[in-house]
Amino acid sequence: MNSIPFHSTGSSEISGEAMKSYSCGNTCTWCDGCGNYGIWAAIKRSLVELGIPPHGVFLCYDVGCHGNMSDKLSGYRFHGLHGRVIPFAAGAKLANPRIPIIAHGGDGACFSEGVGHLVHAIRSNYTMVFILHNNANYGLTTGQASALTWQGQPMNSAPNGMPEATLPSMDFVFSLQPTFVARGFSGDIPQMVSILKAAIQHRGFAFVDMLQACPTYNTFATHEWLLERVYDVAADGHDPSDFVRARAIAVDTSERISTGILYQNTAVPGFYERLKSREGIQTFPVEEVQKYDVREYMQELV
Ligand SMILES: Cc1ncc(C[n+]2csc(CCOP(=O)(O)OP(=O)(O)O)c2C)c(N)n1
Repeated sequence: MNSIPFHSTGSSEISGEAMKSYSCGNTCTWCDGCGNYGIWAAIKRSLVELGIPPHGVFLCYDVGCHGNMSDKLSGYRFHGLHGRVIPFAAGAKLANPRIPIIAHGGDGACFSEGVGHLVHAIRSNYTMVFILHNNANYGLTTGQASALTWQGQPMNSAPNGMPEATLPSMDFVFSLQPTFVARGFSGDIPQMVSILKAAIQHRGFAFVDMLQACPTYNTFATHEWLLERVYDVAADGHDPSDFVRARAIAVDTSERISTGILYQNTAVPGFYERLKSREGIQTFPVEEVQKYDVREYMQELV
């Protein structure tokens, strides 16, 4: 039995015990000043504020510095490889649609090997939160240029400057008709909490671009650089149902960088809800699979 006080609360009265239940006790190995610390705190807090205990969430991670969160945050967890976190998380959600799923990926793996998975997750509208840990480089491989590194920027893997064009990630995401797009900043925990709570409650694929400081390898979009440019779209009176405006403010980062919930469409059902074969069925695949005795099949493997 879980005796920890888990219930939906206002942000001012969350239980310290509930927060602690998400801690694993493992030492953090991220660099000092890494944006992952703030994102880690915001995820814990958003889950606690929604009244979700560690046994009520599935956390999926990709390869990368952010992926090391898999042994620092309690919950059901999976640590995957090289941009493949989205299909794994989508499969888990289809098997058990009751449990919220938060999948994490870096800009390196997500916008290279994993980019095809991102495309199909958006068009399928799989219900899950996808947090893009966007530090504009491959942190784990010590400053390798990613598709989101600024063109011309000298990096450890491209000392003369990255020759390729930077992938216009937000324009790309909006071109796929997403149902939820938000942008957070690792230096603003309260805003990340409000974004994540809305993303967890969204029915469909919630793409959350977290601009993340990487003080060791990203010397261009630093914490201070971001801090000077970010603004909250809610305070600016932005209407998140306005697709055209949302796309415009997401893409134009020339002077200011919009953060908050940029776009949300609640009218499109998630993938599972559109499956004719599941209509009227009260059970979920995970329960149906439990009814099969697989011992006979296992004999073939021994
Ligand atoms: C071109 C390329 N493909 C695959 C890899 C394998 N690989 C090692 S670490 C990593 C991901 C790390 O970068 P990112 O996804 O941005 O996460 P971060 O470490 O910054 O959190 C990948 C894909 C690689 N280093 N380079």
